[in-house]
Formats: sequence, C-alpha cells, structure tokens
Amino acid sequence: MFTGLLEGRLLLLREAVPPAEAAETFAALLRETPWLAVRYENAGRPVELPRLTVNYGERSYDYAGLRFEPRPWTPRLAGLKARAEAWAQAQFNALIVQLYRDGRDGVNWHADDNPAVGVDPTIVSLSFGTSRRFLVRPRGSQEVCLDLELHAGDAVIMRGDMQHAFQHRVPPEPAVTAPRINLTFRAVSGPPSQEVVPHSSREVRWPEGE
Ligand SMILES: O=C(O)CCC(=O)C(=O)O
Repeated sequence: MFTGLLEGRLLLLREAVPPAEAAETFAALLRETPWLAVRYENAGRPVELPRLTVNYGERSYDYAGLRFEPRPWTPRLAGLKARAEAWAQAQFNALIVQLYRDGRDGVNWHADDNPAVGVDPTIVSLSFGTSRRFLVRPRGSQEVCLDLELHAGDAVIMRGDMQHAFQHRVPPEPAVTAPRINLTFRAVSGPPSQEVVPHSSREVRWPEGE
C-alpha cells in the first residue's frame, strides 16, 4: 500500500521489491551496469558528478544540458519498468540508473522540471543497496519539509506539481561507507534540450579493479 505524502504529490511504497529480490537485483546491477563517470566544465572549472550514472530506454533525460545516448533496455530493467508502470499507472521510455558509491556521493537540490518531461511529470524512483536520506523542500525555501530514509526495495512516486512546488536532494552522509543504486523512470516526449554542455564522460568499472 502506498503512503501519500505532500498532499499526494509523493507516494511511498516500502519494500515494493521484496528484500531477497532487492538484494539480488542490487548485486546484478552492480555487476552488469557500464557505469559512466560524468565530467564537464562549469565556468572553466572541471566538474565530475558525485555519482556514476547511465541512461537506458528509448529516450534520454538530459539534465543541466548534459546529453547522453541511452542504452537499450536489458530484460532486468524492462521488468522493473513494467512494475514501475503498473504502480504509477503511467508509461515510461527513459531510465537513469545512478550509483552512489558511498556517503560522499549524492545529488544536490534540484527538481526534475526539464520541459522534455512535460508539465506535471510522474516519476518512479526505486532504491537498492544501502539506505540513504531523501530530502524535500518547498521551492524558494531552505526548510526541509520531508526527510525520508529510503531502503532497499522502496519505491517513490513523484507526481502532480511536485517538480514545480518542491525540490529534492540526496545529501552526502560521510558515515555511509556502502553503495546505493537508484533507478528513476520518466516519460520523455519533448524535443531534446537546445542547451548542450559538452562533456568528456568515460565508462568506469566499479569497484575499481574488479
Ligand atoms: O537517488 C534518489 O533517490 C533521487 C535521484 C534524483 O533526485 C533524480 O534522479 O532526480
């Protein structure tokens, strides 16, 4: 049963993927995913995203002007997409898989408001691996209004005007030493963003040397 939060803009389903399957999925995704370390320049300074990331599906979700060629669905990811579509009663054509290698990795305050996902996008986020915090604040405010601990197998659905009214973040947690994988399913329909930031991203193995 989904719990509705933020007046129904965010739905939380604990253990949407049951624990044994969530552990197996995490191990398989760690092994199978061709991780990308994303590097670009911002105001002349080199930046590397504090997480590894890969796009799958028919379309890629371009953020911050970074454009990627999506990889085709794997059977495992297509299976998870079908479940995400059933939970959200929506169709998805784009997936970003992100690896937070440890508590130094995270994602800063942002909203998924790229016009290519439409006005009130429905987004399904699935977590595997170690638990991490997921914070939400109203747009224009510094006050956190929701502080969730997301565990392996948990699903979050964001919908309605969530991306206009709120921002979200996965903060660094220096005490966390274990990895987490997050999947976000989106429906991308608009033309690709015109703003294109060149990047010099490279495929990496993680853990290094394995
Ligand atoms: O890792 C998460 O739980 C959130 C990911 C996220 O914010 C995003 O993909 O936009």
